[in-house]
Amino acid sequence: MTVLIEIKVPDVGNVAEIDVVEVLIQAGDVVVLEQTLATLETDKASMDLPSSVSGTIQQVYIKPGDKVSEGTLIATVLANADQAIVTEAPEAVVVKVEAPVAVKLPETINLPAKSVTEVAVMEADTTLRKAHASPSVRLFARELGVDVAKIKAGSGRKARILKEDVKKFVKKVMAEGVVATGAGIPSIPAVDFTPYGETETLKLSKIKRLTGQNLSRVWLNLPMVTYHDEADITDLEAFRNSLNAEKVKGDIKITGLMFIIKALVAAMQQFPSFNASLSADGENLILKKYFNIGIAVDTPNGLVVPVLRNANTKSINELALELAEKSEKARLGKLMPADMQGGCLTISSLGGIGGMAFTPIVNAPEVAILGVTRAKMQPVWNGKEFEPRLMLPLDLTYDHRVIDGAEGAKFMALLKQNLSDIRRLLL
Ligand code: CAO
Repeated sequence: MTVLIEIKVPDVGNVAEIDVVEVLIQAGDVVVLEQTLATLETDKASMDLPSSVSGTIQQVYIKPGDKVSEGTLIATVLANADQAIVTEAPEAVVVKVEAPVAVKLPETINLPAKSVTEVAVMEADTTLRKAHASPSVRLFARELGVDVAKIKAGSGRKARILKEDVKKFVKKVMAEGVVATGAGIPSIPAVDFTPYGETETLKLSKIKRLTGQNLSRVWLNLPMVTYHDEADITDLEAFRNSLNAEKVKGDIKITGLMFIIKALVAAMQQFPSFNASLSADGENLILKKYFNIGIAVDTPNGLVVPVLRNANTKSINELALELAEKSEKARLGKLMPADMQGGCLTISSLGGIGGMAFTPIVNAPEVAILGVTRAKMQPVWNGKEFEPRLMLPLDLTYDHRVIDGAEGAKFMALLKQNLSDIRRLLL
């Protein structure tokens, strides 16, 4: 047998006017025991009104904005008779039940232990207390992992945060997550180092700060792969030494880097996807018909990347002269923005310093970067015997959205061939 149960506002401690903030049910809804039916609020407290029975809502008597007081009828619920306390004649089947309340604030009110809503309230941290939201909304937010304090203003009365606001907040964060990848990653907490010893704080240079921001952005946005290999530059080195031997005082010396630029451009001409950028929406590949090579230059203020424009049209001597001028300007802090714009692919050479291998970060929107470390004499098997050969380590990092592994390996193979036998650059 079913019975009709009246759910009324219970005694909340001598409060004459209680505001109805939110009504979470409508006629026909199936509710379960302790499900929140409405949120009420007094000057001092916010409370959820849970259902005391399971059943179907027959009628709802309140709406948001109403003022209610103890005994006001909230709703009627059709429930199985065994759930209800029958207080009137069996014919009428009207049952009067007062709903228990989960009261939050003031904190002196004792909360019964078993209600889920109440547990959520008891666990609430200080940020939750500051937020203007009912316990049920807070519980809902907690279930979704949302910190209600982060929801700026709710759409309810007096900027109260409603369930809808939590949903909208989640949608917004999800949408932002797709566009700005990496948003919301936990930051590294500040640490007080003073207990461990003396420290000194130095302001980062503007270049370092900007480079840091850019590198972090690239790191978070690009799926990068670094491919390592080495090129035999024994013959190239002999040729370079003979060229330098011809130089007179005041001439710019030729370093291996100039040949690397030339070999790289030749490989880019055969693999156009290395001389490209992804469109911002990730839908198209923009192929470049010019060959501008950026060179990472170490300066006292940080790393800068002057660009050698139209490197395909310039001789080894012209490139050497231009790099000498631009790296000097870079170290004196005199590079103009135009000197650093328009690059197609960057070389980061640590060769003069040392190293065996490293994983340079792509200078996006470029799609690849070539790392170079110190060349070393090594025994190389020529089929009959080990031969001393000068081997140059190369590290190619590429944006895997644009370049796949096989293409990366083929590009490197061609680059190695070009460096091992620079006559190929004439072809
Ligand atoms: N293997 C062995 N020797 C090398 C070499 C290599 N791969 N690369 C350069 N060298 C030698 C040069 O031949 C030169 O030798 P000599 O003095 O006997 O002629 C010496 O090392 C110094 O070369 P260099 O660094 O002055 O000249 P470069 O053309 O090779 O490089 C530049 C120019 C501007 C790239 C370099 O000066 C520079 O700033 N490098 C640092 C780049 C950097 O910090 N990159 C950042 C990495 S993190 O992304």
